Amino acid sequence: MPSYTPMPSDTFTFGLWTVGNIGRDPFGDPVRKPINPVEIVHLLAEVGAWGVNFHDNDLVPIDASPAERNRIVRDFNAALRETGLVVPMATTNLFSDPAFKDGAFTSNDPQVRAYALHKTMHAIDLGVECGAKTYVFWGGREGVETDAAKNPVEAIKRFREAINFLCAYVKDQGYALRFALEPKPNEPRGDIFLATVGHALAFIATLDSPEMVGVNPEVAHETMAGLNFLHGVAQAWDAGKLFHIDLNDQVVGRYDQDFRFAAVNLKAAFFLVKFLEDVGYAGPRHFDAHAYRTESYEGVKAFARGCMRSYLILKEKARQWNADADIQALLAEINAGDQAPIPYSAEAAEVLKERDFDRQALGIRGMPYEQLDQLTVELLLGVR
Ligand code: GCO
Ligand code: MN
Ligand code: MN
Repeated sequence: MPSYTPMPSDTFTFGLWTVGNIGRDPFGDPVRKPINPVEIVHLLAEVGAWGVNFHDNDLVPIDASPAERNRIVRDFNAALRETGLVVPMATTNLFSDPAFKDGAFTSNDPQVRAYALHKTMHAIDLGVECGAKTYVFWGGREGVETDAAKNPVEAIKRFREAINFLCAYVKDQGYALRFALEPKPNEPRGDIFLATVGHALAFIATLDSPEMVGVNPEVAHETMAGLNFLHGVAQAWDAGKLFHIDLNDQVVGRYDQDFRFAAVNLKAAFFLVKFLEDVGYAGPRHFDAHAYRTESYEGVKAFARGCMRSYLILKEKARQWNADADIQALLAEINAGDQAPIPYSAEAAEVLKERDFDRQALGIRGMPYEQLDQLTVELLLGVR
């Protein structure tokens, strides 16, 4: 029986803001005492994570002096060296400060837009200094409560100008850094621009340096939009744009819950893990999730261990699914026949137009998806 012990090769990461979350919500005050970045690094090392990610201000307070900043970064990097943890991803907090109440890159105030670029360039420098290879853009405040406030075409143009500016900055600095856009449909804004993976992929194609920019899909965000997360991830993968992924869980139709990975939609989590493992996704597996507000730091550790353990269990289940003779026999039956696409030629088109089809026979053929799904459920329930 596998031990389900996380290894560095599993590329499991958490944000400083995830296990460091103190349990504040719109209705309630914090329930856990803050722990500092060095303590968080040690907590993550204890539970077996490979890496830690951060927003600029998770690490360095927004009003820290340059001397304080350097001391904090020195201590943090020392903790990384001591524990062996790495920083694969960094990002900017462009949502907490009141300056960003109407967005950052899409704010109607040009001073705020300029400040957002200034803050992001400093945050990129910080991320690179700590080793980050991917830089995430989650536009939490890039949106509206009323469409009277902003012209959405203008907002997308501003977003594009900002990403183009920052891509050029990264190139100029010679940083080996790629960008990943993280879509979300709403919360904290009434509506957020670039709402889904599909919106983000279409936007990337319009950038000056599209090759530098991919997506960071999050389970909760596509689920909030009522979408099939796996399909968004698959399309990003197909486009060569799956640069990063935020794993957590979410009940459809609720607030942004950020639950422990696989805590809600077990079958969806299974097919997601199976997909990432089958295609050989090599990026970080980042748990952007929070422990329940009811927990002490012992509960936070149980939460973090649970995310990783569930991933590893589902990975083992995926291996079993791929090796299951009954499942494979059904798949062979489903995918029988010549699967090669018909390459276009004028002749091939003529031949196809002339071909006789037995439409009724095509309609009569049953697909054994009920059996296949039931076998999947039984495998997940542990009776196979
Ligand atoms: C959220 C988002 C954030 C981002 C983070 C890093 O809904 O709050 O998922 O947690 O992932 O800001 O980009
Ligand atoms: Mn989220
Ligand atoms: Mn996220």
